[in-house]
Order: sequence, then C-alpha cells, then structure tokens
Amino acid sequence: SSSSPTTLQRSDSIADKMPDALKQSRYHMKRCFASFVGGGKKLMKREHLMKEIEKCIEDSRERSKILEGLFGYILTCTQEAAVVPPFVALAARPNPGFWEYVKVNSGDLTVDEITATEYLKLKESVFDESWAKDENALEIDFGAIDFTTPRLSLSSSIGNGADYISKFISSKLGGSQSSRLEPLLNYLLHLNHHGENLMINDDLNTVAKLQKSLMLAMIVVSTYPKNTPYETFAPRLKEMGFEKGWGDTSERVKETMLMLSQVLEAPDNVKLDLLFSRLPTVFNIVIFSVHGYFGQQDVLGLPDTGGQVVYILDQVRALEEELLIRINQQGLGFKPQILVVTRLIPEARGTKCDQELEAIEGTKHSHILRVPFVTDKGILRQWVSRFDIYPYLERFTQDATSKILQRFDCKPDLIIGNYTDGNLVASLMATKLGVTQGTIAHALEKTKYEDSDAKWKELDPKYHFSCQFTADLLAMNATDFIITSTYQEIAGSKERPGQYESHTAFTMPGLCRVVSGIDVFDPKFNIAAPGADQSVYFPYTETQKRFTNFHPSIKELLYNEKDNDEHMGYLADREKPIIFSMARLDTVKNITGLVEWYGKDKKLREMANLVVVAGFFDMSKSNDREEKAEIKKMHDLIEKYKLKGKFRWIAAQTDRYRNSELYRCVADTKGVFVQPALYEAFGLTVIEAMNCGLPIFATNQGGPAEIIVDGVSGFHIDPNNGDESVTKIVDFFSKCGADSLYWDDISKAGLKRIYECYTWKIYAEKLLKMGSLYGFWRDVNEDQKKAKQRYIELFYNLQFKQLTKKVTIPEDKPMPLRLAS
Ligand code: UDP
Ligand code: LCN
Repeated sequence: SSSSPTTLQRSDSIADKMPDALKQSRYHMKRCFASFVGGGKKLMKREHLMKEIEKCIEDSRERSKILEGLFGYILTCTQEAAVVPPFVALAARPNPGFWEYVKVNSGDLTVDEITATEYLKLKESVFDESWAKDENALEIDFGAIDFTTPRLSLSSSIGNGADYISKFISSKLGGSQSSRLEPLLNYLLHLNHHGENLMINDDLNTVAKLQKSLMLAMIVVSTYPKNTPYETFAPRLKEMGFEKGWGDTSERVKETMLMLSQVLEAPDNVKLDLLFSRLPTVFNIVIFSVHGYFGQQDVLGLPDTGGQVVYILDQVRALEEELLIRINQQGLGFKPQILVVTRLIPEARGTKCDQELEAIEGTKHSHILRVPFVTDKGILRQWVSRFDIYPYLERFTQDATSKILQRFDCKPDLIIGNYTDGNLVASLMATKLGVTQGTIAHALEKTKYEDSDAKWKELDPKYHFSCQFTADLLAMNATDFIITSTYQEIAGSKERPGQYESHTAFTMPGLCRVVSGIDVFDPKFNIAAPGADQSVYFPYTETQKRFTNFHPSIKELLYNEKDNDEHMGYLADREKPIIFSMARLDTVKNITGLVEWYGKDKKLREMANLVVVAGFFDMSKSNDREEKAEIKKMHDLIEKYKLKGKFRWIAAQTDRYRNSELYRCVADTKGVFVQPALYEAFGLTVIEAMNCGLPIFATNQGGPAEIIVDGVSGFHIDPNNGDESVTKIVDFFSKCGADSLYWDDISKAGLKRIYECYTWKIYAEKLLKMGSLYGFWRDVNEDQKKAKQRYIELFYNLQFKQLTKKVTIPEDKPMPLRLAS
C-alpha cells in the first residue's frame, strides 16, 4: 500500500514495509547497509546508524528525502541493530510497548521478520558466539506460563491496570447465572480481622441468601434516623447474617448495602470500584526497604540513601491517615499498623539505624522495624552497598517474617516492596504467607547503564547485575501489582523504552536469554505518582509560614567565606541569582557534569552563582566506590575552572525542614533548580523544588521529562548535551532580565502542575484501592498464579541463589549473635 510513514498502522508490520522502503532508493540503501556491515561496530544504536548514513549519502537533499520517507521512519523506530555479516538485525519499536525485529541481508537487501528470540541470538553472537549457538542455553520465558491473564491492547492504556481489572472482573461477574457471582461471595465470606468475621458470616453462604438478606436489612436500617450509630442496630443485622464493616452510621451502612446489591444485580466497574473502596480489607501493612541507611534523621544524602527513604516515610503518613479515615467510616475501631522493615546496621555512624524499633514521626501507629543481616559468622556490622546486598536477603526474609508476625499477631494484609532488594524479600514473604503483594522500583538499574545486560560480565564484579536483574524479574513476575511514579517508568516515551519495558526481551550472554521477562500490557501496572510533604515544601511566597529560624544558618551556609566541613568555595557576588542543585554524589546524578558546564561557560558564570549540595569533600570518609570517584572529580573541576568566588559546594544535608527553606531562599534570589542526571527514575528533588516555587531545568532522561511540560512548567535539558543545556539556562536568565514577570510565570506554572498531579492524598487513595482490588483478583486467578509461582520458585532456587554466591561477604569482625540481642 502507499500509506505515508506517519500513517503506518500497527497492522502494517515493519517487515512488510521494509522491502518497499529499501526499494525507494536501492542504490543508497545498498551503500548504507554495506557500511553498517563494514563499519566494524557490531552493536549499533540509532545515532550510529545515522552517522553511517550521513557518510554514505553525501548529497544532503537526497539524504533528507530518504530520511523523510519510509526508511527514515523505520530508522526513528529503531532502537539498536546487531551486525552479523552479511546481516543487519534491527530491533524496532514503533510505539511504546510494541517491538518488531527484522533481519536485512546487506548483499541483496532481502528482509525477514524474525522473533525476539532470533534477534537476541544474533545480538549474543556479537558478545559470546559459542553461547549464542548453544542449543541448550538457558531461556527464560514468563509469557509461556502466563496464558490466562488478560492484557491491555493500547499503548495509551498502559499504567491504568486497576481500571482495566475492575472492568474485566465486572464483566466476569455479570450474566444470568448467579454462580458467576460466587467468587465475590467467597471473597466477602473470607473478610476478617484477627479471625473475626467482617461484613457477612456463614449464614449468608449463597448468592440468593445474600441478596435476600440485603433487601431486608436495608428496610430495617431505613427505619433508623441517618446518624444512628451502627451499634444501635448491630444485633438486628447480626440475626440476618451481617457482621460489622458496613459503615459507622445507618446512612453509610445502607449506602454500602445498596452498592453491593447493585453489583449483585448487574455488575459494572463503576459500582465495583465504589464497593472496593469501601470493603474493609487492609489493616496491617508491611513495607520493605531493605538496604540502609533507612532512618528519619541524619541519613539523607548518604550513598544509596535518598528519595526512597523520603518517599516511604511520606507514603506511610499518607496511608495511615487514609486508613484511619476508612476504618472509622466502616464503623470499625481497629488500629491500623504499618511496619517499615529495613536492615539493622550496628555500625550506624551516629544514626538510629542500629535501633530495632522506632516510631514514625507524624503517625500514631506506624514504626520502623530493623532486622540485622546474619551470615554464618554472625551479624554483619557494617553498611553494604545496594549492589552487594544479595547474599543476605533470604535469611533476612526469614528473620523479618517471624518478627513481623510476632508484632502483628496475625498475617499482614498487604506487603509492599521497594527497590530490587525489598521487592525480592516482599515476594518471598508474600508467597510464603499467601498475602497480596505490591512492588515499587524507585529505579530499575538496567536502563541507567548502557548495555548493562549485554555487557553484564564486564560490569558484574562491580555491580552484580546478574543478581539484580534476576531479582527484578522474579519480583515483577511474582507481585500482584506494580506501582510506578510515571508512565515513562513502565513504557518510556515515543523515543525511549521504559524501565520495565527494557525487561521485556533482553539477553545476558553466557547467563540467560530472557525471551519474555515482563509484559508492559499486563494490567498489574499502575501509575500512582508521589508528592512532597506540603507542610514542609511550600511556596517561597507563603511568607508567614516560612521557617525563618533557619535564615541565619542558611545565610552562613550559602555565603560564609571560610571553608569548613560543611561548605567549600564561596560566592563573591551575593546579588546574583543562584543556580542550585542537590543530589547524592552518584555518577548518574551528574552533579559534576553541571559543575563542568558552569565552569566552561563564561556567560553563565557571569549571570549566576552555582551552589550544589552533594556528598562529602573528604574521599577517605566515603566507602562507596562511585562517591569516591565523584569527590575527586569535583576537587579537580574546582581547580581546573578556578571556580572559587562563584561556586559553593555544600556537603550532604540531612534536615528536610532546613532544606525546604534553602530551596525557598534560592527562590528569593530569583534562582533556578537544575537536575542534570544522566538518568533519573523519578526525581523527588524536582517535585520539592517545584513545590517551593523554583523554576526547574531537569534532565529529559527519565521521570522529570514527564513531571515537567517543557517550556511551560519548567524546562527539559539534555544531560548529554551540555552546550545546549547551558544555552537554555542562559536564555532563561536573559529573558528574565528583559521581562520581569517571566520568572514568576514559570514558577507559578510549576506549582499548578504539582497541585494537579503530584500529591500524596491522591496516591494513598489509589494504593488502598489496589490493595483490595488485586487481592480479589488473586482469588479469581488462583490457578494461573500457582503455575507461575512454581516457575518462579525454580528460577529463584536454581539460578538466583547460585548467583548470590559470587558476591563477596565483607570481612569485618562480625558480632557474635548472642551479643546482638
Ligand atoms: N536529599 C537530601 N540531602 C542531600 C541529597 C538529597 O536531603 O544531600 C534528599 C532530597 O531532598 C530528596 C531525596 O534526598 O528528598 C533525593 O531524592 P531523589 O528522588 O531526587 O533522588 P534519589 O536519591 O532517590 O535517587
Ligand atoms: C529513587 C530514585 O532514583 C529517584 O528517581 C526517585 O525519585 C526516588 O527513588 C523515589 O521514588
């Protein structure tokens, strides 16, 4: 057909279109493909292909014509190409979540569609030929054992799993036979708190009995005035088979009964959603965040300790508040309990990470529970990097599980994991206890490092990606639902695959070929974005609320000219606006990149001062590899670009109240916040700074690209293109100079964006709904779940456990067990 490239339909596969595309200019295409094959690069990314094309088609008009045509379109979809002469195999991604693989013969330009498996084999042969040829190389195929789970079909629906599930369930429950409603009945019959029935008891063990009793009960409840407390008529309801949980007043009880009756009569997803947001299903929650330092004070900014800790503490506060509201409205006097379970670190560096139990500030019933890592030699005393954490997790799960059961005196209703380690532990525990599980990645490391899968052997001694990617696969397949902060986390953008999506099909040559790792169309994916604590991070304009008590110390932090442990370098001109950034001193955070951009650009240096909060100054104080290297780089940059007088380096800050005021003080200077990360999974500092009213320049690689609408509520910058990024910042300051309202406009638009999309209240409501909805979905889907579980167990035992043995356990003098308790 002659459809133009932009109208290429899903049904026209790239393999169908490609021969036509190549014919359009056979001469040039032959030259291009010959140079792909001859160029010597075996794994080419899109930009490499483009470079070759520029070389081969010298006439620029001719080149544009070709690039604007079908072939150009195919190229823009191409993520990478494996070169195995005479073939060039392309991995193309026409839309988020949709992949196609084709093999082009560079000699005669014939095109064959190939499967993901075939593509991966070709790619492997670039790295490890004999393994690629091994017919018995290990293939992982989660798709093959997942045959009954329904799938979304549109890219645009990805991340709306809960909506889809409730539509799917309501259509399954519908129909004329009442037997179709039995799963719901059974679910209700099993609702309980510490073994005490809720909602209904065994007297209502058929759908017919339930429907009839509901009708009668509604008549009875109607005879009481609206505000009559549940207790008044509880005995009458009990006679009819009803237990507590329907509501706190006659009005609410009747409403809930009507909702259930309507669902039983003709289920639809709107009613089902309403009903599920009221069912008393979740009281006790366990949240795992294993690697430390996890604490409430003095921990932020330490290696591996950043947004995840902030996120979880805010999440707990929001969840507890929402649980309390619901439990009250359901007429139940129960105490909700949330336990954040983390590692106990005896060498706690002055933090509370060596304490077993700590109440969480701003909550009534929530705690941090710390459980130590134990090896054959006893308790591990020291901090370990998140990359080296795998050997301890199984034992940790066992120890943590018994502590948790002791504290709750019952099973939790929901287990939530965080990051690779927490998600694995959550999966092990949830499987063992048969409890609903949710996972949160915060960051999947795979997309942070280029070719981290194909080059895993090179990286493994440092990062143990063999363990990490295996653990991630295990957890994302084991879990009932996955919470993400953005769409891009799941399925990326038009240009770039998502973090989860990159686990769909990939290979680690010599280890395993993952032909189907996760499906981004699985309805387990849900977007629920976090916020920032708005009692702390509020706009700089709310002067009466500002924490002015910090002003003297912030002034000294920013402007005192003497170097000390907390700051180095100084700002000679205090009138200039401040370019501000704050992050852990990780390579990917690219703080040194920002310093270099600033150092190189005279204009920018003249327009503004630079202040960064990041890590520590003294290399000997750090035991993190990456942090050490970055510290050195910072010192070198300060020397190289003679930054004294313009640049302030502040050491990691731990007080979020003072930090919030620091953001606001930067706003007072009409400054900006820059988040220059090479890749950022979500980016809480972006949300915090926006809440304080600072205009933002944030990386276009990852979450911030979605948080900010470029040019409206902030700006995107390309971390790999310093010149362009600097120009954008310079332009901004120039515009502010010319138009005194410009800075305000961007600041206000940022705030508007936050209030509409990024708050914790919205988050908590969504999460609790997921807890009950996916709990029901587990029941409905039990057989499928079990089959998959068995596959996961094999993979865990035969593969993962072996891999963890390669991680060295550090030789500190572990504390004998008996001293610990
Ligand atoms: N943070 C801090 N002090 C520092 C560095 C970071 O308090 O020295 C806080 C920051 O305010 C934010 C979190 O740590 O709340 C970092 O979260 P983000 O999502 O930006 O990055 P992550 O560290 O999780 O990768
Ligand atoms: C980890 C990260 O790297 C950040 O991108 C996130 O904002 C943070 O966790 C909280 O989810």
